[in-house]
Amino acid sequence: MLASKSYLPLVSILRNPTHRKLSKMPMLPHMVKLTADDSPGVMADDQLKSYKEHHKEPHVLTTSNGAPIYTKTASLTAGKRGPMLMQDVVYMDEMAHFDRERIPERVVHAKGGGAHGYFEVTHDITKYCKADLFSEIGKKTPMLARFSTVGGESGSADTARDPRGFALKFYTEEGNWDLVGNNTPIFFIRDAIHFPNFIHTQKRNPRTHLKDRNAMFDFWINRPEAIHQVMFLFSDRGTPDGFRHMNGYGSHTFKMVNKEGQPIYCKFHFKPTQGVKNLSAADANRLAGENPDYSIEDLFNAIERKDFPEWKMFIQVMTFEQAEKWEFNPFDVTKVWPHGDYPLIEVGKMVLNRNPKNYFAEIEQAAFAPAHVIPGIEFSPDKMLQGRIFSYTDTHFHRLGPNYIQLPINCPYRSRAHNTQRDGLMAYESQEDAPNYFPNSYNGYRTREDVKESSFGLTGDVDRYETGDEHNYEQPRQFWEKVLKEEERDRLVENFVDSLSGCYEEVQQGMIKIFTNVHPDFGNAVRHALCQKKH
Ligand code: HDD
Repeated sequence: MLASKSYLPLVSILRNPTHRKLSKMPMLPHMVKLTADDSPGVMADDQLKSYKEHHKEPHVLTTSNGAPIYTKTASLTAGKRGPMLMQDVVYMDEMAHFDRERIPERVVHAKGGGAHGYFEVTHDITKYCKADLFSEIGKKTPMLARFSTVGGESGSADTARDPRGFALKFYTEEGNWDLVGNNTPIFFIRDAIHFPNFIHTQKRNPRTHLKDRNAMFDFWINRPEAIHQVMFLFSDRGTPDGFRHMNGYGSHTFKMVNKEGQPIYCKFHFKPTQGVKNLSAADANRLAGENPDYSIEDLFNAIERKDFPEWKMFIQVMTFEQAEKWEFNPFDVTKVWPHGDYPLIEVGKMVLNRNPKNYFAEIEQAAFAPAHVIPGIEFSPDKMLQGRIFSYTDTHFHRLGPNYIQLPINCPYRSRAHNTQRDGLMAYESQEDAPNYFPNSYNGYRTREDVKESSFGLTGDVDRYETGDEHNYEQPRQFWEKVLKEEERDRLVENFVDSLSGCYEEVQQGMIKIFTNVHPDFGNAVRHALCQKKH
């Protein structure tokens, strides 16, 4: 019987070869479709009414073991005034589950929204990359996107001045590929060992439980490599207008490998067809109070009214020889690759056309990891990327459990996992009785020659290399001089001054020193405006 719409049967249906052969699978949850819902959309505010319209007959209420119940409006008591009875299994069932409804929120990127959609190849890049999803023009791959703010808790305002997470999961026929990026092409630090400390300065002061702007700027004073990203953050781009009007970036340098085994370094870019739009600082602040869920609502409603957001995907490529010669470290995530030297190459488009039916199951439990790569996409030596390869799966084990990847939203349903992993909390995947060890003599598994990772040479002494002082100011200077227009520079200064004016004198001075290193005009403008604010 394949008619169930619950999530649990999904994996077994897809993993059962007989069922996979069935061309018509009306029972599949919407998660695995490429197309939009054909039902008319429902604006967020009308969701309950719409449910009623489409469900003329309510279901009989049951316990979680499926038994119909008499009532859920009165607990079982001895006499009218109580006490309650231990045998009130209706109450127990309800309360015990409720007590466990929350899982740990993400330690960063806790607040976010997302949607399903597809990626379609529009241009051939097979000369660079053999990855399944890029194999032919017109090929569509189902995908999931989650957008987020970084520092705030899951109830915080969507319009905060903060980078936006841009996390993508591509369900390819050769496994799930996660590209876990931001709306900025760069990042604050270039060595992952700083990440927990950097994030602490974005979180609450452990004594006061308040956000601490002195801590935030103090970290940036002590790590001047942050200035490039800090300038992005305090520019107009620091408050995007919802999730639909911002760029996305893989941020790091990755490696692509083609069918011949030739590798090339690359970066990923996404540009919204609906255009880039940012909120003014005043509007962002106002919306934080009036509608803290502004971006989630905007994305949800746009998809429901079939105004599907779309991004074009581009890559930049750099050969190994170019990487050797480039004036900067090409694996430094605080740097961009100039588009003039490394032009954008169009690849395809990503379209988000379906809202999750259950936010918790499909977005909250979505687990993205830079470690989830597929043949044709490999890592560069970027030490930040290397640090992230460990952190994400580690955090998922903590947040969702050792079998997070068996959840329908995370499972590689188009390729199926065949491995020797078994058991652990909430395991239900049987792997069709296959042996739980390898190598074995019983047709358990075979390997594939053509998916061997590319080999590469390494030199260098094992050491702890400080990276605080590597070309911190050249690109920020270009950003100030060439990228920003005059009025954008003014707003950048204003945004810094608003934040810094409440800081200690030494913190203000420390930041002014950094701004001056970027450009004397920048340092002077902030110094002058801070002075004026004081008097
Ligand atoms: Fe991270 C979540 C993006 C540096 C450790 N990160 C997280 C998410 C995004 C990013 C989009 C949310 C994914 C989702 O929607 O579930 N992070 C980035 C980018 C970075 C970056 C673009 C730099 C270029 N992150 C970074 C470093 C580390 C982490 C250096 C640690 C070594 N990030 C995490 C994490 C999170 C995470 C602790 C928290 C929740 C989660 O993973 O699922 O593992």
